[in-house]
Amino acid sequence: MRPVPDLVLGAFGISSGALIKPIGSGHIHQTFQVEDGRKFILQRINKNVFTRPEVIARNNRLAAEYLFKNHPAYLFPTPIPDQHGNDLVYAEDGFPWRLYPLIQNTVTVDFVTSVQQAFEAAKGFGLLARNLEGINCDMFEPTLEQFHDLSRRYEQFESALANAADSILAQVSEEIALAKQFNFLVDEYKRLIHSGTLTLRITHNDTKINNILFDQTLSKATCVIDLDTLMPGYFIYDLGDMVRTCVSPVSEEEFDVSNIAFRKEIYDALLSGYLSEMRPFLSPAELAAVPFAGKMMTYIMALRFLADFLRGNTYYHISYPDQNKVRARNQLHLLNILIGAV
Ligand code: ADP
Ligand code: GN1
Ligand code: MG
Repeated sequence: MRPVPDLVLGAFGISSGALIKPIGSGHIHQTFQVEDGRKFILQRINKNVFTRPEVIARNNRLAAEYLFKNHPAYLFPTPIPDQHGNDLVYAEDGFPWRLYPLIQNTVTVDFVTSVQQAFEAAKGFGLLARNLEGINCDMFEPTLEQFHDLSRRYEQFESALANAADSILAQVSEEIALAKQFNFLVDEYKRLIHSGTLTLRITHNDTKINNILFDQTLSKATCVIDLDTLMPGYFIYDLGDMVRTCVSPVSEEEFDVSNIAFRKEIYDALLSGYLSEMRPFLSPAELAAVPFAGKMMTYIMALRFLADFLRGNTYYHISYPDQNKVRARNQLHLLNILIGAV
């Protein structure tokens, strides 16, 4: 079967003989590289997750206009509209699709292999935040409500626990116990948020390492991608997700937890890279929150993966039944290491 509906190809003016192949390791959308003489990235948006895809399109347009006006040299990927000027094309099954220019001579990685890569990736995400300083956050709507609200994520975990069958609970009893043990981070999160010391900015909110394109030598970050969650947030979300996905030599998919480790030199490089762009904009209280960032985001992902396992794997793409359990165990292990290290 053709992976992309003909209606979608036609609407974007892509020839029917185009070469289409899946690309990337994202957990949410379906992404394809398309070649018909030209090269594109074509994505089916997961509307079960993003129930209001027009909000993504509108937020991205607001950011693109601001960046074009204030930082015209900045590379910010914007969708190619269809023949009628729409960013989104809806297929017969109701799923929206969008098309991007493929940014040539770039690669993504799932784990960082050098200090320079960590520095460059963090600088790349920092530059996006820096260039968006001054934009009016009130114009943006959340594409996903309370996305990185740790207290809400803990409540969702508790409700997944309450609704799971005993047979499922038994499979992850160790992970559940560990997840509960780290609950003090929720109190720390609440204190921080209620202190009012964090500035609400437009943040990327999905700064995992494979959401930045590197040049082919892996020495420079070319541009950030995966802009579905570009919306109001706190800098700890962006810095934290970088820490979560970069400090260990293995990714969140690693099964063997003995391979998970804290690489201090990578952690330091992430902080230097991000702060090389953002330090002038962060208050002393925000700088004091830096060590909390990685712990908070690692905990949130442990809770989300575990809750998804308990609910029967309805959110993240999985390719084997225990994948969310493996991811949760991985993140809990990393969190334990981070708590001792930072
Ligand atoms: P997901 O939300 O599923 O993670 P992404 O937007 O991150 O989807 O895209 C998946 C993958 O497709 C990326 O990791 C990257 O390899 C590739 N990709 C996405 N957009 C582009 C682009 N504009 N140019 C080149 N490659 C891209
Ligand atoms: C999802 O789409 P992708 O794979 O970049 C998720 C992130 C998680 C990440 C964990 C919309 O990101 O929040 O951090 O998986 N995106 C959404 O790998 O839920
Ligand atoms: Mg992605």
